[in-house]
Amino acid sequence: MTGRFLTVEGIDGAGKSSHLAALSEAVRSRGAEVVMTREPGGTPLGEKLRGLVLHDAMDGVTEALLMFAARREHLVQVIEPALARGAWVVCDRFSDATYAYQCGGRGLDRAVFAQLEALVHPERQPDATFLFDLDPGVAAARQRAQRREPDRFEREAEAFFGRVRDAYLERARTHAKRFHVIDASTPLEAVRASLMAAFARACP
Ligand code: Z5A
Repeated sequence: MTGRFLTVEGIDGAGKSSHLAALSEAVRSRGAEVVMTREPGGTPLGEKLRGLVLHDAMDGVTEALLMFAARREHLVQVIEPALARGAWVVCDRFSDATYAYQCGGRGLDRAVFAQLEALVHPERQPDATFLFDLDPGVAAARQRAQRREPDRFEREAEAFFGRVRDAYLERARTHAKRFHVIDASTPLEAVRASLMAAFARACP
């Protein structure tokens, strides 16, 4: 069996984490091995870097470099070996998140992003990306209901998430073949059904 690389994306609170288990189960039901992982993170070093980028103040370019450093380890240690043995990788965020958050949110030059992407994964892109799209105001209200200590990104203003959302949608337009935009404003079961329909279209 050939491995496939699936990613889920969206602004903070859009609801992607709520559907990761169901997506993995849909893959598993086809008889494939599933590797569920996340970014930043996914390796011991990547998880240490995650702690830094989520909690320590830093320059925007430093932030982008750390995201890509964690990603390189993740690709070399986890993603590529899994795909090579025929497993399916379901990853909570990948480089589209850097495009959305660091370019869209923080203003990182898109040409710098393209250079880093070419260095870190010149030939690897997800086979399919499921983008949970939601108005930042609605997402913020959902996050507030969780009542946990917010990280550096979660403390950003609604306008930041508006720019992140726009950058995601821009990326979805320029990579229309692999992106599947899910309307995340509907009730949980309806979002799940849209995701499953998109999965069936992406991986017939
Ligand atoms: N980041 C970056 O800047 N650059 C990069 O390259 C990468 C990441 C890779 C951590 O990501 C941060 O890293 C992220 C971007 C940055 N920061 N932010 N903000 P993360 O993915 O680990 O963290 P997250 O985005 O904060 O994920 P999350 O907290 O798990 O949110 P979510 O997955 O979008 O939502 P959720 O937990 O599934 O749902 C949120 C709440 O809404 C929860 O109470 C649900 O029960 C509820 N919910 C979900 N769906 C619905 C529906 N349909 N209706 C009503 N309520 C719902």
